[in-house]
Amino acid sequence: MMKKPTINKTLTKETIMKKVGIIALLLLLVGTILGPTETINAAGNLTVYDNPDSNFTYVGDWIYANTGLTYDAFWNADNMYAPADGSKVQFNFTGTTLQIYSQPYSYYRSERIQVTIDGEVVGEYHQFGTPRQSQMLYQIGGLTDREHSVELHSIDPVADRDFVFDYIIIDGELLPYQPIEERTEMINDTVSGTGVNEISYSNGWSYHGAQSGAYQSDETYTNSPGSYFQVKFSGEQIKWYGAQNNTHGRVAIYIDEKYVTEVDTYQPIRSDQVLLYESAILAQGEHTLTVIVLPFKSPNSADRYITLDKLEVVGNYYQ
Ligand SMILES: [Ca+2]
Ligand SMILES: [Ca+2]
Repeated sequence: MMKKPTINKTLTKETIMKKVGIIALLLLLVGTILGPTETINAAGNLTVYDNPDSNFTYVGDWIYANTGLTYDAFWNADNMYAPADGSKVQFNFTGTTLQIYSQPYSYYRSERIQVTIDGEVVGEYHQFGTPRQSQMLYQIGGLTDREHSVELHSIDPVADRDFVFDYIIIDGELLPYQPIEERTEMINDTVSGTGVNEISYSNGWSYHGAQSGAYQSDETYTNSPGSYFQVKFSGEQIKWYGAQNNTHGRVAIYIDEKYVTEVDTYQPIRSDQVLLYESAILAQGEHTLTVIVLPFKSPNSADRYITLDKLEVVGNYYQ
């Protein structure tokens, strides 16, 4: 147990930290008597979801334990546990941040739990340690603000170890598990048309079918200011690849017919398959990219050439 601070002590950094510690402990105790889903910060955007929530899918031989003991310091005094070898917890959530809380211990705990988000292994955590109180064992932030699918997979093969799951904190909503995967579609410059993931060229473009270094050894190019290409795409992000060279010019970029930025494709030495522009992460769905050749160019450039080698459309889909 934590000692009471003495009354006459001056407020040193140490005593302030002790007070903070006591407040944190009180909050933890309050937490054990709150409901399973509680908003926990003043901004109202971090929420606890506790182990009994029906949106958690438990794969393996899981057992529900209600200790009833504050000593164990699980959120709501309960947890789920299963053999460490192969057991999984699965769920979806919306938002950008995920924190995983459970009780570490000096033995009997899985030392390898893999975290997969949207079909990609993003990290691993263990449950070995002290004190014997639920604490944050893993966190990831900065995710795209949309729905994600999560799988926590214990891969510790040692017998008598458990995967113990208490609660998560997220900045969005917990949802039923449905695997999401990110897919990238390549669109070569030859895929022309006005349909989804097809390229619509204005007048002024020419095809060059023997460009070494280019994707599929070809590219489509122009040096006419005002020429443009437009692509209607379905996904959440688009990337434009082409060449840079000492004769290359500038473009204006529009997403959904709104101006975004200019890109200068001049470089003293030629390079192919250069990522010339990538959009921000957009809402998953249909969008348009428009690239218009500008009359203005770098003073170092000998001309206004612009090339389209390929586009990549990144999207997220239920499997
Ligand atoms: Ca709990
Ligand atoms: Ca190409």
